[in-house]
Amino acid sequence: MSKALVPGLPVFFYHPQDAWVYGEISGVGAKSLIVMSVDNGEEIEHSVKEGQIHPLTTGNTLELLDDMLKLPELHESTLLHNIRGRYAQNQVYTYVGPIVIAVNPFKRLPLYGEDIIHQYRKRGLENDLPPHIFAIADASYDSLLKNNASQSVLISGESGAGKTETTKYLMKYLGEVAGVKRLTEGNIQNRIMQANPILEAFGNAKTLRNNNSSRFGKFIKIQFDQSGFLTGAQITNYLLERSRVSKQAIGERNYHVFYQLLSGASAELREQLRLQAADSFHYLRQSGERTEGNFVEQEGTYDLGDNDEDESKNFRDLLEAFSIVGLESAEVRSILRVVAGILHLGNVNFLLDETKTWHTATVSNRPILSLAADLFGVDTKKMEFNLVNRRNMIKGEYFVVALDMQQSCDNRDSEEYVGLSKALYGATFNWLVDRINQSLESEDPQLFIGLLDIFGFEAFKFCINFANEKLQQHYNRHTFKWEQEACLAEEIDYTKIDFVDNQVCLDLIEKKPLGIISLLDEESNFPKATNQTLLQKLITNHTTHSYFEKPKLSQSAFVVKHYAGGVSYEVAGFLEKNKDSLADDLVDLIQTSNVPFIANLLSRGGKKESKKKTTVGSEFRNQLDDLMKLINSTEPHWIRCIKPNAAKKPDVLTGPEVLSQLNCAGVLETIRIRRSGYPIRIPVDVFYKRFRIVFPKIKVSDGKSVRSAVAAILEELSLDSKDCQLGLTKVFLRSEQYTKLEVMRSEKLHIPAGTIQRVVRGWL
Ligand code: AOV
Ligand code: MG
Repeated sequence: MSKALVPGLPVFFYHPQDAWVYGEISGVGAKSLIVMSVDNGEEIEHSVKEGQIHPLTTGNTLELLDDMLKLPELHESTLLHNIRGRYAQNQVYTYVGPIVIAVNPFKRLPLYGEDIIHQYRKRGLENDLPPHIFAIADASYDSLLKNNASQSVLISGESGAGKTETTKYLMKYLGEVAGVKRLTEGNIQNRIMQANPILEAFGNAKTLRNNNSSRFGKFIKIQFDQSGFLTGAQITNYLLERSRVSKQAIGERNYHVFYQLLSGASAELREQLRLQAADSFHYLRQSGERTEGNFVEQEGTYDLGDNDEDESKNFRDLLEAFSIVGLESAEVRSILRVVAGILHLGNVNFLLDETKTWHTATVSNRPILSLAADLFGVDTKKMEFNLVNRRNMIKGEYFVVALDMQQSCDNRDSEEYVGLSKALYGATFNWLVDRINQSLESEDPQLFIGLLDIFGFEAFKFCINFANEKLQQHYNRHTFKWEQEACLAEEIDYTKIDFVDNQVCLDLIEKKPLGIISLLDEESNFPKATNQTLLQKLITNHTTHSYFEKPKLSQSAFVVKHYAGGVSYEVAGFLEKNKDSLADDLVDLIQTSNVPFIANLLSRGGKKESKKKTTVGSEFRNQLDDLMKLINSTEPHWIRCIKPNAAKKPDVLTGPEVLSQLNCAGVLETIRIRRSGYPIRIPVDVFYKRFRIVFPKIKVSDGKSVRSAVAAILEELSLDSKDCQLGLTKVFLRSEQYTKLEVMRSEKLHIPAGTIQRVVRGWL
């Protein structure tokens, strides 16, 4: 047992259910310690191993702080204690320096009204107001004006942590404080806000983790002119989860828009689109989740509702949003035709054609097919032909190949391939984003505040984790810079701080020509490749890479050691998911539509023309490159959203889950960076008061400053500068040196180390 662990010492100890909990050592055994904690007024005894104990550092009181960087020692335990204590008092926002940690309250708090917006205006981050996301919005708006520089707010967190709600509150704040220059632009603020119900109707769905889960990532630039007036907005979207259109997990739903349309359509529209009850559509009934209205919008948030009326209201709101954003009624009609057509297409079935000798498929329910074809504005016969046949070009000549059941289903939809319904839905979503962008276009797009609402889900897990790894690098570099600045301000030498960059891990993923994405693309373009040949290639090329591992027990996976921990990727489905192309025949078919909107839907970006088809992986890498260039050109701000419990309940915080999110959010990485330097920073006067007893000869006497007395103490200790440095106002120490000092002090006093500690308070 360490000498410093004595009865009476206040500690945090690791508890499997609650993670770090506060207690006091009450007994010391040979192999473990007895720690007492108090829960609801009741004393509880725990037996704890030494490695699971973290003593409180000098001056670390149990007081809750607005900014955790002010804790003399930043450690998981002190962080969690602070967050937990604040959460219990409905203080859901806490700073770690300039970063905001936002814990989802899962209940309405009176934090977002106009009165609050105005309280935070022009106050920036240096204020006496409670921490708030509005302070970040305000600081970024102020920097935009002061420095004439664009800003970005990077909002991260797992599914259901509150990213999208946070993004909307930031938009509301910026819209409210920025104002517009001319009255004609008066409704730009409203138009920007109204993009949300559209994006959410088409891009959000109920999942097990979040009733209103965004199934795409987005970066919204809110644009301003040089005087700070709001001029427009632009949205970039990433990786919509298209597979949800045809298949959802048990207990989850399809995209909101389908239910909204079925509940809210007028009698006339129902007739035009041949709508029926939701449970008659295959795409809506397989998950077993209720298909009638399930959500009602309250203050811009989807909460559980329980009837059709709610969904009808959401549909009316969607139509209103379309109209405010400026969609023409013909455009709206066309969009709804596609949405309804997709539902009918999902009901099209195939059977084996008995007249053919080969396993050829044919459509088994032509009347349904013809409903879908009519809505898409294409010829029914042609559509049937293209679903069950494929034209192949061999040596410059076309051959028609009849497809089997599986291939025909792939053409309609299937788990791995794009298929017609997913392609049409994805294209409609992209079209909507383009159309919203047109409507919100700014004449003066120079300055912007970009809001990144990054994915909290794992559609193509590999891509999402790649994105997070990339953002983490950006964040680490900044944290390191702050550490350097903190050292500079105290005039201490910062070359002693180690910095591990995750560039090597990123190279493994993205570097050409042998990174994982490049190898994936190579295999995707090679006709005979399989997921197994892909895996072999990855192993051959990277087996010695320090961030790559071949799992011992699996023959079908590889491991990448991400910053948040190793992740095992099963290669099954990799090649299929990477292909982004719909069969050419189906693209051609849709281009024959007599509805101009639909005819143009699949020709975006002239993709069809290019010989080498783009892949999901490399397109995402390019998008991410663009995003990082953009973010790197801005001054960044961070909001880390935390989901306090998996049950989506208010007033419950589960320690281990929160800690693991702090890890993924890179907050623990901040601590690691800090700990790699000098994790403990004690103001010179506190240091002097506490440790002068160890060196009674050193005194603050005539004309001598406390700092020089402290310098003399440090001299006595003859510490290496890697272990300890004296700044202008603080002593910078490594944990081991600090513990040694505490032991020396308690030996001098002949009292347990913790007893006096509790008296030293309130000096922060
Ligand atoms: P997400 O965007 O991070 O998840 P959301 O922003 O959709 O999470 O939040 C999930 C739910 O939590 C919301 O629907 C609200 O009910 C509740 N919530 C979030 N923030 C607040 C808040 N500030 N006040 C009250 N309730 C809140 V995902 O898109 O699934 O990754 O994929
Ligand atoms: Mg979201």
